[in-house]
Amino acid sequence: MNTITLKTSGMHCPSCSMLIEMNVSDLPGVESVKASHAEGSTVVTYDQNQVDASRIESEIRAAGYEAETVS
Ligand SMILES: [Cu+2]
Repeated sequence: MNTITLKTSGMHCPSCSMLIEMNVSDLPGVESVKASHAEGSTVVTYDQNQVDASRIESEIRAAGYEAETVS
């Protein structure tokens, strides 16, 4: 398991963070997702054999937000 933090911009309310959590958690290999609109960040724990950071970033972008892995 690997955990990353993504700087996520464009979230303006709790529904935005909930949408990101729902979409990212649908990806195979994603164990947990915590998005915070207040902090503008998303923390994702995943199985690196099934999914990677760039796939997670593109899923967040597809939902209409900007995402960049920071750690
Ligand atoms: Cu919102």
